[in-house]
Amino acid sequence: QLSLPLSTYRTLHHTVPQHHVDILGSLDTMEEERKSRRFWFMALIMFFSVSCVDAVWPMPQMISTSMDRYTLNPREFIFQYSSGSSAQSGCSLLDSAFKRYFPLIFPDYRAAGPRQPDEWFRFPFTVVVHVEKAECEGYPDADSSESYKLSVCSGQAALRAETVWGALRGLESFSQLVYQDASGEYFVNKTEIEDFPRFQFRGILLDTSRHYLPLPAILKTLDAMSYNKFNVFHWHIVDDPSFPYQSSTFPGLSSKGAFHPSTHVYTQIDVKRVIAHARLRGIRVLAEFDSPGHTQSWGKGQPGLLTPCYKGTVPTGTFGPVNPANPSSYQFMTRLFKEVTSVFPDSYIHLGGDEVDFTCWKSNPDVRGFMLKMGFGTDYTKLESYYMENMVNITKGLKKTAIVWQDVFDYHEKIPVDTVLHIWKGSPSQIQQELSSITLAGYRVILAAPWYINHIAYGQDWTRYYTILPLNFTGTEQQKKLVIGGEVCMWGEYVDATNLSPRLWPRASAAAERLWSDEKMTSSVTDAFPRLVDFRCRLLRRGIQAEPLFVGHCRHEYQ
Ligand code: CP6
Repeated sequence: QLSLPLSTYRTLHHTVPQHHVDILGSLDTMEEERKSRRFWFMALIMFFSVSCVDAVWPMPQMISTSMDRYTLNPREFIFQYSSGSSAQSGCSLLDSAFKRYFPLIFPDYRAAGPRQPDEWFRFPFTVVVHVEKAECEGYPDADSSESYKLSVCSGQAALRAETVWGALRGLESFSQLVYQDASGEYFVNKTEIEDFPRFQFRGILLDTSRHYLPLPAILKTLDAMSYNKFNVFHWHIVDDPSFPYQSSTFPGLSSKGAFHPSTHVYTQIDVKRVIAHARLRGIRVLAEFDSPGHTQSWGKGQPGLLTPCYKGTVPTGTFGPVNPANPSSYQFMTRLFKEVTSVFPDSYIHLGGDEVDFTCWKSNPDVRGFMLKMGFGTDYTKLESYYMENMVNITKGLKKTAIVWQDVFDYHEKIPVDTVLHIWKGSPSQIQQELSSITLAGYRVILAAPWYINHIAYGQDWTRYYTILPLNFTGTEQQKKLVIGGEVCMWGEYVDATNLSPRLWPRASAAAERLWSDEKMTSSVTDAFPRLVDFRCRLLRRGIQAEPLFVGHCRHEYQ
């Protein structure tokens, strides 16, 4: 029996000369593209020779695949709970996952269709699932284990996980091990996988304020996220341009602040559908209600909330950030966040706190008076800090952990130490510096700045997202543990439902592997390329409009 560990194939890839790797990093001119054509041809050859071996994206922590392969017959294929599993039939989360994964494993199988010639051979196969702690009705949260072990042998795959969330990740990996030959027959190779995420927080931000994203676009993104083992949907739901969240406490916010009061809003039912859809895929929904800046749309439905701007002694009729000098601002925020934290079950809530422009605050006599009274002098960062401190205390009172953008740390270090800082800006060296100083102060941190997926460039820009080294900063082991993960941001100025999917996929998949997989096992873009090409075809096959990485074709293409 021939069992080749992955490392055998790695050495194969390493025969690619190093200078080709450099070309890959800077494919911006046509000239360089021509030079690299020979390399891509080589990469393609290698892809076809080992495609079944490196099949899982993102790369598992440990995978060993044999050349032994088994035929799968969809009519003889079942999922089952092991007798000792604490989750059993009736665990709605896994029962529905089994239903979902069947057509993902057998894409063109139709139960009612004519029998295939291979019917004679039968090939029964069972995926036996064992879960230690059943939490079928719960929600995934920050400390949920996602580890799993998968062992594929003749006639059976054994999937073991601590939690249902780990079982979901294992089902995804199993589904990616199954492939078809040219005649359409299904196969899986003898395989052993032991897997767990490198980072606990692997998010995607969607911005539904710059453009409204219809519910199907959000749900489809959640589907694609689960194929990539992303586990946090950061819903940047409101911002300056529009307020699409339909609040039950303050209905005016969306009736006046949304692009349209009924067609461009997320009702309470819509929000519940998103949360339920995400839960079934092991994805947390992290809601962001960004303030005190980025709140222009809030002002329409909540008069008195924003700061009136002045020119000299006269109000200009325009408004700035939330008025931090007015006690009623905090009363409003308390009521809004009371609602929001009961609607969104996750134990984290995102408070924003980024890009506060002080111009309007400076112009307003009431705010200036408040500054004097509080002894802030002319330091408006103190006022911003005062506001954010109040917001963090409001969320503390609601038993939630706050996440804030890095600005809040930059201006002010007196926030509770369980607050999570979210890095969104800076050059690579500034980001390293920020990581060092935030973790030195003992705060946990999420890295978003290197993965602005809304920024596009000609050529293979996925390699930029792939080659990020999140822990490449000066700090102790303890400091590095405080980097809880990363996030792909899709800021929405130029994105709506028409271009969301191809702009996200498969470029976000590059970040998915960086956040899930072992850094040493996934350090080469030349190794990753053929695997990502393969995975992108799988996404297409599953109905995700993912853009091409380079010249080529998929066996099954959607129009
Ligand atoms: N919207 C909000 C944005 C940005 C931020 N907050 C942003 C601005 C510039 C860049 C990236 C993001 N569009 N509400 C900052 C977190 Cl480069």
